[in-house]
Amino acid sequence: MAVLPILCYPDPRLHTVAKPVPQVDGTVQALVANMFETMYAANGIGLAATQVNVHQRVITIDVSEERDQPLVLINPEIVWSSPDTQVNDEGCLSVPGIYDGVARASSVRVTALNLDGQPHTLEASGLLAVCIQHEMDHLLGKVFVEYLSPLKRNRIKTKMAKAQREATR
Ligand code: K1U
Ligand code: ZN
Repeated sequence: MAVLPILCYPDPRLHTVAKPVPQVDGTVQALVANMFETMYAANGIGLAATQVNVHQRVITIDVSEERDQPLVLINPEIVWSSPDTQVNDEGCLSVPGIYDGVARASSVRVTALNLDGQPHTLEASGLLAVCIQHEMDHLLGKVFVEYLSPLKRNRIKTKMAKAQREATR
C-alpha cells in the first residue's frame, strides 16, 4: 500500500470529469487500498480518486470517530436527494486550511458498487450525506470553493498558488 500525492487547488486536473469503472478488478482494489491509506494519513473523512489524479468514479469515506468504518463507493450515483438543505462547514484535502459553509441536501440515497463489484444502495444523512455530496462533486471536477463567492474563491486561489510557490522554492 502507498500514500499517494493529493492534488492541490487550483490544479486544473481537479476539474477533470471521472469515467465509470468498467470492471472492479485487482487494479481498482489496489487503488482503493491506496486511497484509504492516503485518506487516513491525511486525517480526512473522504477522498475521491480525482484528488489523487486518477480519473475514475471511485470514492473512499470513513466518518466514524474510531476510523474503523471504511466505505467504498465505485460508480456512485445519487438517485434521490431530500428537498430540504442544510449549510455545513466543509473542508477539503485539496484546499488545505480552508473551511466554509456550503448548502447541501440533508439526506441522499446513493447506488454504487462495492469492492466485490456488487451493487448496493445507501441512505445517508448528517456528515455522511455532506461527505458523499462533496466527493461526488470531485468526480464531476468540482471543488467546494466553487460554491463560494467569486471574491472568496479568488482570494483562496491566490493564497493556495502562493503557498505552492513557496513550498517548491
Ligand atoms: O474530499 C476531501 O477533500 C476530504 C474532506 C471531506 C469533507 C470534509 C468535511 C465536509 C465535507 C467533506 C475532508 O476530509 S476535509 C478534512 C477533515 O478532516 C474534516 C473536516 C470536517 C469534518 C471532519 C473532518
Ligand atoms: Zn475535497
